[in-house]
Amino acid sequence: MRARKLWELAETKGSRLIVALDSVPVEPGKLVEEVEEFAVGVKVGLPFLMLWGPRAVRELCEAFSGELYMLCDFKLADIPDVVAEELKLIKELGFDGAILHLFQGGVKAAAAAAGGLDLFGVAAMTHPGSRLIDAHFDELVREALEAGLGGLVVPATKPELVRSARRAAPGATLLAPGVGAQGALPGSALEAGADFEIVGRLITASPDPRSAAEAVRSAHRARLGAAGKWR
Ligand code: NUP
Repeated sequence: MRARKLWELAETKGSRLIVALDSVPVEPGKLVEEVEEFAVGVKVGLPFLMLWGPRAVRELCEAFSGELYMLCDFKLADIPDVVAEELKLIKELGFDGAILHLFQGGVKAAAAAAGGLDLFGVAAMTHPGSRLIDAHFDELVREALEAGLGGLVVPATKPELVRSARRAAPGATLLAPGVGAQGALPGSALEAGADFEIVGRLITASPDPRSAAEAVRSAHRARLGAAGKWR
């Protein structure tokens, strides 16, 4: 299933940038206002939830879901009944989509419980210590596709895996974190075949988040334009 709202916003805003909000030090609404023009969405992580609480998450979704795709990254990796409950609560908070781990299995059950949320399965991770997950990359991609997930999370720090995911899942929406603080250059994952780049600290820890977000979007446009892929 294609993440329709995400792709519609990508077209209308001309952006492939999803800003990751984790340990956001300043009032989150203010930060999101600064980057909103340049981003297609924001991804809310567990540190954000723990710092600011569910009410702030709900308020963020209410305030910005007209202009931004709201993606939840609460590290879903539990037994199917608990994942189903988590997905229901995530939907109630106002999110459009959620990142789901794949290694724990039960992916079909999660897909059946998505309740209209788009699900993006983690097929490999960005950090150097993720060799156990990465070793099962092909099987995890297959598991996600068989369960009908429309999207995958792939590591910008490992472009060969981005390319593999693109080959194995030509119609899937590929989200790539790992840009900036973790070392991948803005635009490099798009060039390798990802559809969107998830960028956190490069923007959120910058003294000027607005300019940082604008610079990432410019890099995206330059890379995609050079590849003749910018629509
Ligand atoms: O493999 C992954 N790597 C990763 O960094 C899967 C993720 N979900 N993430 C998330 O992407 C991570 O939790 C963080 O929210 C974001 C990257 O942030 P940054 O390194 O750009 O600050």
